[in-house]
Amino acid sequence: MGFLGAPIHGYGCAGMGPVAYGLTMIELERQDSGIRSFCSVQSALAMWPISAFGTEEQKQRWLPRMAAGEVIGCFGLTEPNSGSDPGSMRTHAVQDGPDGDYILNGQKFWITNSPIADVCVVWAKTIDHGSDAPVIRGFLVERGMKGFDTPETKGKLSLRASITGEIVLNDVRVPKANLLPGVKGLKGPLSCLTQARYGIGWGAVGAAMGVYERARRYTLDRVQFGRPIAGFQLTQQKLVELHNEIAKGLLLAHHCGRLKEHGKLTPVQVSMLKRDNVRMALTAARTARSMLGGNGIMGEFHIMRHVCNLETVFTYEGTHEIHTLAIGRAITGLSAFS
Ligand code: TGC
Ligand code: FAD
Repeated sequence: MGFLGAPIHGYGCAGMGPVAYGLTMIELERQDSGIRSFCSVQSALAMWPISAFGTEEQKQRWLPRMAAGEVIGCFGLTEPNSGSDPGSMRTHAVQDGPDGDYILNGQKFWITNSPIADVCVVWAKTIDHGSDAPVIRGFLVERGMKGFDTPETKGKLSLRASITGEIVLNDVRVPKANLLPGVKGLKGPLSCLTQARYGIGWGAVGAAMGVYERARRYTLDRVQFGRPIAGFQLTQQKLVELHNEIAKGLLLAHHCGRLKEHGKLTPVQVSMLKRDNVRMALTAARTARSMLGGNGIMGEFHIMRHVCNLETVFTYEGTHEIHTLAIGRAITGLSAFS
């Protein structure tokens, strides 16, 4: 449908504006956060770094097929011992001579789409020639490279429509041509996250809209004490709260979209968008679940699936707490991270 890599111009991508892109995120996540996740990872975390930091050859090679869905990408930042603090990553790359291949070793964990990915954007520390300080660089690691494996993480009770796995790198030889030359340091992966978090800030509103509409319809149909439960004041209060919170979330997303159109949206504003709209959607889903009584916990009524999904959305792409601290740092000028 043209949703993959939609904000990118050229290379077979739709070249959508930020608000139109946000609206696609709403419609995908209205159904399931895992579907929106697939699209976020492909578009913002795999295609966007290639388009922003890649060579012309890398763009031509990967983007058109990724836009068509023929090639699946993933994004490897998190590690078993490095989640909220990605700067502490251990995955590293050693160059085999000044113009040689890079040898990658390490392990990435909690990676959306890794078991089905053809190409992984892997962030690793390396020491450039002429320097003695390690710096984070991005590498395109391809399926089939020797020493590369992506075991699936099984047993998730959340985001079950989205496949998750590891990236295991044992002496993987990656050609220099697969290095993303356009960025160095933590700002590389963090600027990809800013793109993805923007889409999540919209998508979460879609999840809230989905649960609100289901709760509204259910409470109009369900009769207790001789009347539809939507007729009771306490139920109406819940519906009104959901309705108002959704409207505010949508306005925040729309305002951020207009800022983004003018190149004025800052990463901290994106933290605010992701943090507040996901918190709103999770609260909305729990409230909507309560309005269905016992049926609320059943899969066939769908709201519990959204509740479970949103627990992940609250945690990934920067936890709620990490975004709180990022905003707190911007307000006070003092870092509370460590
Ligand atoms: P800090 O000193 O703040 O920054 C280091 C450099 O990065 C720049 N920067 C950003 N650039 C773009 N966007 C942002 N949001 C940025 N935040 C910071 C910054 O300007 C600086 O640049 P320079 O040139 O001065 O070097 O770094 P810090 O070590 O203090 O860390 C800050 C912190 C904690 C906020 C950051 O580490 C963080 O965001 N941690 C959370 C990690 C995270 O979000 N992981 C997500 C993994 S991917 C994922 O979850 C995908 S789920 C996908 C799905 O299924 O949908
Ligand atoms: P931790 O960092 O260990 O945090 C645990 C708790 O401690 C959290 O509540 C956190 O907020 C809190 N905490 C940590 N530091 C502080 C602090 N300084 N102050 C206050 N509280 C703090 N990663 C990728 O790279 N690519 C992906 O595609 C990807 N997909 C994912 C898919 C799923 C289903 C899930 C669950 C995760 C995915 N992630 C992915 C990883 C995700 O980004 C991390 O789970 C997240 O960043 C948190 O890291 P952690 O799980 O190690 O928790």
